Amino acid sequence: MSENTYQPPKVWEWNQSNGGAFANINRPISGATHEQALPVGHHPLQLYSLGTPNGQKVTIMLEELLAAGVTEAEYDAWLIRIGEGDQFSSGFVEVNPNSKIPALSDHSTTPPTRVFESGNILLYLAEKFGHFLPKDPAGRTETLNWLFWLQGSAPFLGGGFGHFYNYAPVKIEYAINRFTMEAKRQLDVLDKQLARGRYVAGEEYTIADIAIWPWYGNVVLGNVYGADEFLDAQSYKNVMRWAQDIASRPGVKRGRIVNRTNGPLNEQLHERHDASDFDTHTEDKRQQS
Ligand SMILES: N[C@@H](CCC(=O)N[C@@H](CS)C(=O)NCC(=O)O)C(=O)O
Repeated sequence: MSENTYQPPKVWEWNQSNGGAFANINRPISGATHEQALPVGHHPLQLYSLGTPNGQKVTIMLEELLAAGVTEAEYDAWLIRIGEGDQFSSGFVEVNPNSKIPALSDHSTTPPTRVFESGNILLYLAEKFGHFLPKDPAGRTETLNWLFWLQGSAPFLGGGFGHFYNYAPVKIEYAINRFTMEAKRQLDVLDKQLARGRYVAGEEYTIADIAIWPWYGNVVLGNVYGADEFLDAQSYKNVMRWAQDIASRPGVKRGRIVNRTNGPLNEQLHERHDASDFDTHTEDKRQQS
């Protein structure tokens, strides 16, 4: 292990030039940095997001609801470029005081209902439209067990493992070992659970799958961090089977490209205001016209 000479001072001070990824947007204080209202489109549901795993949870949910015939789930998805600080506009902070995507505003109520925290947005939409959350108490509880598991676990995978393996400006063996251990333990938990049924909470596709796939599904499929080989993803056979199964769903194929700003241009739909946008407004088409 490499030698470390850093000694924490008595009182921590904010050093804006620590140089790491996200250093330009991370601050030790909350609240708005500038006055800017959010745009509002024609549909009752207004989503302010970015196509990261947390953002994908909600766009997949909305596309799955639409695929299930819930026409009231039509939505406008606006792009929040977190690298440029859009999450610190006064309008965004009103919808989510925590300044993190995704954030939803439901204009079918007066006043509009704000919904933040991706897990809560999934629960809100599942209850509002009566889909992807079992009605029987046992099935509902098992689904929420895994939804809350994801919300508690993903920060170790993303903010811990993903950050130190992929983004940190220095490769710190201690940090990579610590978070790889935890990421692999979580994959093993999921693998054992998925040995018991087709989906995470049993034989029914639920918001637990919709929450977990963008993180653990994307990781084992090599879609994020390029860490599938490092984590020996193939050894989690049930997770792999489930990840491929979910990836083939039409709602997932659509939802995962909404608000996405990386990857192939035909898999980036920066804003979504109508179902036809998938045919006409992906970045490959927009840049041609
Ligand atoms: N617990 C939150 C986490 C959301 C989150 O971490 N969002 C990230 C992008 S994936 C973000 O907005 N980061 C911007 C920032 O930290 O300023 C949720 O599940 O909604």
